[in-house]
Amino acid sequence: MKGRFITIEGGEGAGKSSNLDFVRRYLEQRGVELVTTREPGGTPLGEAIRAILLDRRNREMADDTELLLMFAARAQHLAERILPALEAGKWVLCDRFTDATYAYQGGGRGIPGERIAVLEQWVQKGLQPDLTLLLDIPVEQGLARAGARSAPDRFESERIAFFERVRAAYLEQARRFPERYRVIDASRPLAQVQRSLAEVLEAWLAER
Ligand code: Z5A
Repeated sequence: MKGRFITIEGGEGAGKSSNLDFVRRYLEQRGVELVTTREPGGTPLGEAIRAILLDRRNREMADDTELLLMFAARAQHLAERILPALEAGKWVLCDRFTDATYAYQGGGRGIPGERIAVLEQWVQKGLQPDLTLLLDIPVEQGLARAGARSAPDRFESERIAFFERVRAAYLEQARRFPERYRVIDASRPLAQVQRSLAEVLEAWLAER
C-alpha cells in the first residue's frame, strides 16, 4: 500500500469543516493526489447509514446499535473507497474515523474500549491512519461556535457532560498514540489554527 491515510478529528465546533479544505489545498499544492472523504459516510450506503445515525427521531437507538452502524458504514467505506485509493497510491484525507468512535461511543456513551477494539480489528485488519490531526477546543467554546449553525442533529443535542467525556477520550487517544497524533489548539482565530496546521504538515512531510 503506497498511499497515506490522514484523518481530522475534533469535538463540536472545533472547525473540522473549516480546516479540511485548507489541509486539502496544502497537500494538493505539494503534488499529492488526494481523495477527500468523511465518516460516517463517504459512500452511498455509508451516507444512508449516516442519515439514520444523525436523525433526531431515532432517539431510542441503543448504544450498541449506534456502534455497529458506525462500523457498518466504515466497513463499506474501507472496501469501496479508502483501500482502493491507498492501493492505487493516492492519499486519503478523512473527516473523522475510528478515533471518533473511541471518543463518542467510548467516552461519550461509555462503551468499553475493548469492545470497540474488537470491531476495529475485525473491520480494519490493522489499518491505522498515518497522521491524525486533532483540533482541540474547550467544550463550551466549541458549542458556542457550533450553536450558530443549523438545527442540532442527534449528537449535537447531547449535554455538556457528554462532550466533556468526548474531549477527554480524544486527548487520551492522543496520549496513547503520540507517533501519529498531532494536537492543534483550535480555540485560536482561524488564521493561527491554519498556521499551526501548515507547520505540522510541513514537519510531518519532511519526516517521510
Ligand atoms: N461520530 C461518532 O459518534 N462516531 C464515529 O465513529 C464517527 C462520527 C465517525 C457527525 O460528524 C457526527 O458523527 C458527529 C460525531 C459522530 N457528531 N457530532 N457532533 P460530523 O463530522 O459531521 O459532525 P460535526 O462535529 O457537526 O462536524 P462539522 O460540521 O465539521 O463541525 P465543526 O468541526 O464544528 O466545524 P465547522 O463547521 O468548521 O466550525 C463550526 C463553526 O465555527 C463555523 O461557523 C465556523 O465558521 C466557526 N469556526 C471554525 N473555526 C473557527 C475559529 N478558529 N475561530 C472562530 N470561528 C471558527
